[in-house]
Amino acid sequence: MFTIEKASQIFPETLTADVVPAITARFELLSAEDQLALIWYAYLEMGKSITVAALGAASMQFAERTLNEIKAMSFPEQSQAMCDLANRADTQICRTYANWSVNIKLGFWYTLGEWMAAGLVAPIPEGYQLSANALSVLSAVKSVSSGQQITLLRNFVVDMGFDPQKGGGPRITEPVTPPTPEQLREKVTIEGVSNTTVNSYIELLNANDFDNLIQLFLPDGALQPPFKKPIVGTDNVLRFFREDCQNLKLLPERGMEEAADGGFTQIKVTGKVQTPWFGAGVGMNVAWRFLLNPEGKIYFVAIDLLASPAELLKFAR
Ligand code: ECH
Ligand code: GLY
Ligand code: GLY
Repeated sequence: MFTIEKASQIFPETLTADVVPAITARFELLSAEDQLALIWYAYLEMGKSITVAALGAASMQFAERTLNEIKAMSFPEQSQAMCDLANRADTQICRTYANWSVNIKLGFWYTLGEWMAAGLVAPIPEGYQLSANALSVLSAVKSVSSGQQITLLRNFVVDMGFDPQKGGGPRITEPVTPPTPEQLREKVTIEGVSNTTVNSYIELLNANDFDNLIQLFLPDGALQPPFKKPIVGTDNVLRFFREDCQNLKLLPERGMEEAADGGFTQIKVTGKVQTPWFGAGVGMNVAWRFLLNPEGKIYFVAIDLLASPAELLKFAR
């Protein structure tokens, strides 16, 4: 029968954006100063498209104490605090940071970026010279698609801070927004796929209706986010939905379904995803690879960031 390992290999011809982990690995080798400056230069070009609405969504109250602590510091102390985060040094701020959800981390840096631009927080030193390696990583970042760029930026931010025992410490997350009222929800249609589980998955996730969404999964089912290991079991998947999946917009376009071993069904859907941070400004090209049991429950779903738009149309066996 299927194991999660085996399930993760369905539709093996799907080409994912391997440039993302490759560039991330090169970024990790840079000095903290280079990392911060590189992000600053990259962000100057892309940050403009961050929608203001997203910041409300990130409820900055959770990072407020730390932000104010940093604002009260001298410029050299502020630069040190930011380098510590990039260096994953063992400081109180780095420990606090590690317990924040992804969106709180992003909102924290978004605020620091605003303050850097306003002269309230130490800027990247004028005329700072990136090392040759950093310049090469920066040009790699600039060369990829916008969906891949924001994925890189998010990776850089998520991996900062100091986590003493990975997964330890109380998680600090935003409150869960109430689901969209029934009458305001949108139905989706997917060319080539008519499967109630898949349609419900998309519609419930778009409606932030995580309690009903999780009912679509088998108790030992799994969800694999882009470039991550599968998250296994409904408790863990539900926690992920509540922490990291609010206000996403899934725009599936087309797909195919076919029989798999043991009466299971495998379904691949491609389309776009928008994050609340960038709204319609950035459409990420993704694939969903579903494996459903004979009763139509989700045993496995992977979300892949695609290598190129051409992948949206690729369903060859
Ligand atoms: C400044 C300089 C100093 C250092 C730093 C700075 C600030 C940087 C800032 C960066 C902000 C970056 C942001 C990035 C946001 C990225 C969001 C992404 C979202 C992707 C979501 C996807 C969802 C897919 C899913 C689907 C499912 O079906 C299931 C769930 C899930 C400049 C100060 C650091 C401010 C805001 C990439 C793909 C479709 C898997 C979630
Ligand atoms: N972590 C989900 C998002 O930012 O869109
Ligand atoms: N904007 C295309 C991508 O997600 O790679």
